[in-house]
Amino acid sequence: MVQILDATLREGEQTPGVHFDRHIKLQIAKLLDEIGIDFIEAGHPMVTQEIYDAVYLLAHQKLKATVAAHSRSVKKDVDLALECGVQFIGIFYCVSDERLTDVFKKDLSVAIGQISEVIHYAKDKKPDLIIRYTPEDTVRSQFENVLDASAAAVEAGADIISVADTTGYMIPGTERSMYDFIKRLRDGLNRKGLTPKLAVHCHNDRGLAVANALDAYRAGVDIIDVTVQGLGERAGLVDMGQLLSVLTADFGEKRWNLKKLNELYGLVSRHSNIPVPANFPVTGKNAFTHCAGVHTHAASIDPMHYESLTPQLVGRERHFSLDHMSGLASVKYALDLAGMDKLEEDIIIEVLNVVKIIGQRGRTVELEELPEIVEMLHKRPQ
Ligand code: HCA
Ligand code: CU
Repeated sequence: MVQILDATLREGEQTPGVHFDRHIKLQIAKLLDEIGIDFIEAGHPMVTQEIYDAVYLLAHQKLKATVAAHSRSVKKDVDLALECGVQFIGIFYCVSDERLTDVFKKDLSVAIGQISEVIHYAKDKKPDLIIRYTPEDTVRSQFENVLDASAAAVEAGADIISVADTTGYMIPGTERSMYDFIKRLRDGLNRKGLTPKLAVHCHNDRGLAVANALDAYRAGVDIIDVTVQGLGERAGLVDMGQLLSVLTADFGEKRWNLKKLNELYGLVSRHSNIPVPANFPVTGKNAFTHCAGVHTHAASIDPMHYESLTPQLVGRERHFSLDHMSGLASVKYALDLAGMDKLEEDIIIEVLNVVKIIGQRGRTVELEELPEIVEMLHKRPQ
C-alpha cells in the first residue's frame, strides 16, 4: 500500500508569488486529512517566522496525517523543526560531485559525516521522530555517492530515503527510468543489510512527473510526493488529483476520499492565485465535458465510448457543452435535461442554429438559457 506525502504547503509555496495565510494552511491541511493523505509537509521553519508559526500550528492539530518539517542538514534547522513539535523531519543534502565541488566546496566523506551527525542529533533528541534523508538531485548524482550517503543516513537513524528528480530529468522506458533507479537503490541498500522505506519526489519540467511517479509505484516505492495543482518550483511537481485518480481507477488503491478534491483545488487555486487550467485532467473545468456532435451523440448513449475515467470517481458530473461543434443529438439531450423533451423537430433544428451562432462567437450555451431560446423562437413575428 503506497503512502502519499503532500508538499503543497512547502514545495507549493516555492511557486513564484504563492503564499498561503496561516489559517488557510490549516484549512488546506484539514482537507488533506479528510482525503486521507498520510504525510503533510508543512514548511521549512528556518525560512521565516510565519512559516515557523504555521508548522507549529499544524503540528499541534489533531490530524490523522503526520506533519513534517523540511530542514537542511544543519542542527539549527533540526532544533527549529523539533521546537515546532513535528513528528517527521525531511533533511536534504545534495551529494553530487558537481554540487560538492562547485557549491559546498567539500569532500563527499565530509558531507556524509555532516549528514550522519545531524541525523544522529535529531534521533537522539527525539527517538520516535521519523527522519527522511533526501540526496537532492538524486537521479543526476553519481550513484555511488547516493548509495554511500543513503546508507550512512540509514545507519545514523533515517527511516526513509527519498529519490528526488529535482529537475524533472527522468523519462520512463529509457536508461533514465525511475523504475530502474528505485530498484537499483533498493538492491544496493539491501545488499548492505539496510531496508529503509523509499520515497519519490518527481518534478514536472518535462511534463513527465505523474508518469515517473507511476514508474516508481510499479517499482514498489513506499511514499510518493504530490502537490495540489502540481504547484512547486518551476513547472512544479506531481499533481495530486491526477496521481490519486490513476492509482484508484487503474491500480486498485481505494483509500482516498476523492470527492473532496474539488473543494481542495478550489481553495488552493483561489489562494495561490493560480487558476486550474480548463483542460487539466480530473480537476479542470472541461475534464468531463463532451463537445463535438459525434462525441455527445455516442456519449449520451453510453459514456464509455468517450470516457475512460468516470466523473463519479471524483464526485463530479458529466457535461455536454453546447457550442458551434454541437449536433442535433447534443441539443436533444440538453433539452431533455432542461425538461423540454416534447419539442417539434423543426424547433429543435432552430435551437441548434442559435447554439451554433452563439458558439461561433466563442461562447458555450448553458442549459439555463434553453427555455428562453425556445420562447424567443416561438414568439418571433410571423
Ligand atoms: C528543495 C528541493 C527539493 C527537496 C526535496 C526533498 C527537490 O526545494 O529543497 O527534500 O525531499 O526537489 O529536490 O524539493
Ligand atoms: Cu522539489
